[in-house]
Amino acid sequence: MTATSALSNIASALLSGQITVVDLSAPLGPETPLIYLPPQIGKNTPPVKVHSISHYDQDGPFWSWNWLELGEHSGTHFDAPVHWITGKDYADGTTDTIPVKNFVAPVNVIDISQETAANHDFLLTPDHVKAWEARHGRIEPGSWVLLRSDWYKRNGSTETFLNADENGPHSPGPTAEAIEYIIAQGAIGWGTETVGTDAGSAGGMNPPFPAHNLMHKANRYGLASLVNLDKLPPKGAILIAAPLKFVNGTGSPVRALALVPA
Ligand code: 23J
Ligand code: MN
Repeated sequence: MTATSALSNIASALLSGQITVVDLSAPLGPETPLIYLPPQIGKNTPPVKVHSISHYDQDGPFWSWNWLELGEHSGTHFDAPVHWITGKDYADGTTDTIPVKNFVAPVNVIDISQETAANHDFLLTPDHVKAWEARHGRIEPGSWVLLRSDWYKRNGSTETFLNADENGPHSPGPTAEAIEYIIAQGAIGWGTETVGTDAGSAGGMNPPFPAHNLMHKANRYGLASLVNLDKLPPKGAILIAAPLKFVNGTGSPVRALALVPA
């Protein structure tokens, strides 16, 4: 197939509905759940605020527009390599310098929804990833790995989403070894339905926050607070997720989309 016919096949399939577009982003607004870091660990990102400039009124009679007060790591968002100290020196590691081809790539979706329902602290291991590959095919270099947990169904409130008690937050995520394995396979990114790309218990792991520490050390990316991963096949969808081109940005809210065979 020529490159032109490959793209025109996609165009026809989009127009005919053979390929559908699935929204992987949660609503972004003042109610959006945000990560909470205990004060001894660091400062927190402020709530999203929407300020009106005008609303068809004396401040702008025919138009409505707003300005935003918005942390880079709010809601469904992209983590750039420079977000973590281990990735701080990559010249192509900020939101404005990442090669754009990485924003459109095949996805592998690993389903841990059953395990998560039984154990909110469930951790993905390399053996689980290898068993997934034996069934669905290998994680190909240049692709994304997304962790389906169905945790997005708790994204309506901060309380259920963070799921914290006196011992801290309880939410699923990867072991350091699982992240090492997907990096070795050549995955360019790791995405989850939880507030961040790491498990709730990740602050106590070695290294702390391994998805952040190891992915960004390897100049790879993260996606957090994704939704609708249960609408994706294990393999065969294409992810489109581009951060805003913030100069020197460490991350950005994204409208993440998937192209999925109908
Ligand atoms: C800062 C510190 C720890 C974490 C995070 C941010 C995130 O999850 C994030 O949004 O990147 S775990
Ligand atoms: Mn982030």
